[in-house]
Amino acid sequence: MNTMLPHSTKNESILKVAVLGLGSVGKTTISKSYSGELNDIDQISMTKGVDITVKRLIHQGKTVTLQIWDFAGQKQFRFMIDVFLRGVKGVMYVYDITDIETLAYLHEFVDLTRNYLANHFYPNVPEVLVGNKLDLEQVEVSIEDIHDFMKNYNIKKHFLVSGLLSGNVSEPFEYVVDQILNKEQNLADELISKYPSF
Ligand SMILES: Nc1nc2c(ncn2[C@@H]2O[C@H](COP(=O)(O)OP(=O)(O)O)[C@@H](O)[C@H]2O)c(=O)[nH]1
Ligand SMILES: [Mg+2]
Repeated sequence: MNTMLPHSTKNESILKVAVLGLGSVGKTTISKSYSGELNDIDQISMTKGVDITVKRLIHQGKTVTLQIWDFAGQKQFRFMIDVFLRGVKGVMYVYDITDIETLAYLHEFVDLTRNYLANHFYPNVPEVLVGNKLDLEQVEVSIEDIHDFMKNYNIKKHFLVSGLLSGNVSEPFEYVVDQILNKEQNLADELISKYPSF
């Protein structure tokens, strides 16, 4: 596996975003749908380990190459979490709105991720919560469940999407990119104000 850290230049940002959640919530479908690779849905088999999807976009006038790392939910792959999270700039936690267990279980991924980020000194990595399968009718997750989760984990933003119908899939990714670029700009401004002659 290629574990090289993404590099960015002044005009182009290469941003690694991690997508986490239990198996079958639709992580791969959302990622491929956003990148435009969801041509043949039958081709998506259960992700083994990690799937990497690349999407290029222009955001805030900057060329962004988004590397979307989609982590298999299965327990036997948890040992890969370090490689998976190395160099990550944004995180997306995904659950399935038709299966309350997928939200109930998400805390494990939040804990794993935040432990890694804290232990490796990654400050204020933008996070977003995504409920997938909006096209289905047998919804099990209530607004209260979502609010409770966001409150407990201090997650500020939530989106409902359908990876299968491609409805709204770009919104959570664009939100994360926006947050990352704002954070980088703020850091740059702070440096310039501290070291004006730099
Ligand atoms: N109805 C519906 N099914 C979905 C949606 N997203 C994914 N699926 C289906 O859910 C299953 C698991 O999706 P997948 O992307 O492999 O999940 P992953 O294990 O989280 O990567 C597949 O059969 C998908 O077709 C969605 O938005 N709506
Ligand atoms: Mg997958």
